[in-house]
Amino acid sequence: MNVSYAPVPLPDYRELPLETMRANADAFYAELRARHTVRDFSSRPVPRDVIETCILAAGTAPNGANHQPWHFAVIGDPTIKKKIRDAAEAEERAFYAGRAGEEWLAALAPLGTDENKPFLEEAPWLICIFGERKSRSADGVLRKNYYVPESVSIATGFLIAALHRAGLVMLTHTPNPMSFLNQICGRDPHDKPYILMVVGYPKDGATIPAHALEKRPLKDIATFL
Ligand code: IYR
Repeated sequence: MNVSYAPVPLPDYRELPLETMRANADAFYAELRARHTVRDFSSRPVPRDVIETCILAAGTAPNGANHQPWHFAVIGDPTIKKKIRDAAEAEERAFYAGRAGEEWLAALAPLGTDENKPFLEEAPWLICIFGERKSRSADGVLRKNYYVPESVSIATGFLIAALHRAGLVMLTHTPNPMSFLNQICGRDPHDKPYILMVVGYPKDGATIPAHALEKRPLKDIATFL
């Protein structure tokens, strides 16, 4: 069935006085600046409902044709986490033993990463984010999706901001090639796993690489024409 254009008045928008606009922009920047990617996770549990709400926030992201071409497979089961860790570490061993190449390994040196991924078992939740090349409309018709990588990336950004706002920490992990995740998560082979997100509380004494605190200044990341 074809759906035709049905305009509704813009809901929810409220214009802010300029002062409030500046204050809110400043506050949001300060909040995002205080997010740090973590690799040392506590095993303390995080309630499932918080994860559900953060995924709902991710699902509001702008995307191709509003097909919402994403799927979040959320893993809390220790047996499945172990399977994922074993498969991920097998890929990472190959990566660090040479597949990466010298230039890539040199770029990673300041991050201190290696093939050991204990956080895949220690963190309370893993969220595997899939892009769906095809998916069904509300009335069950299988359709091609558009701008899948862009849509999934934007939704992932929303998810990261939501988790941070909720007081959780995360890691965007990419143990490529990741097709083992289709099998473990029971997803269609055509779906593409983009990110394996690790979510929880930081371990006591967690550290981050000093390198991660270096952010490029505005003049380097933006031009105004
Ligand atoms: N996936 C590997 C390697 C890795 C690659 C990049 I680019 C990073 O920013 C961090 C790690 C790993 O997780 O160790």
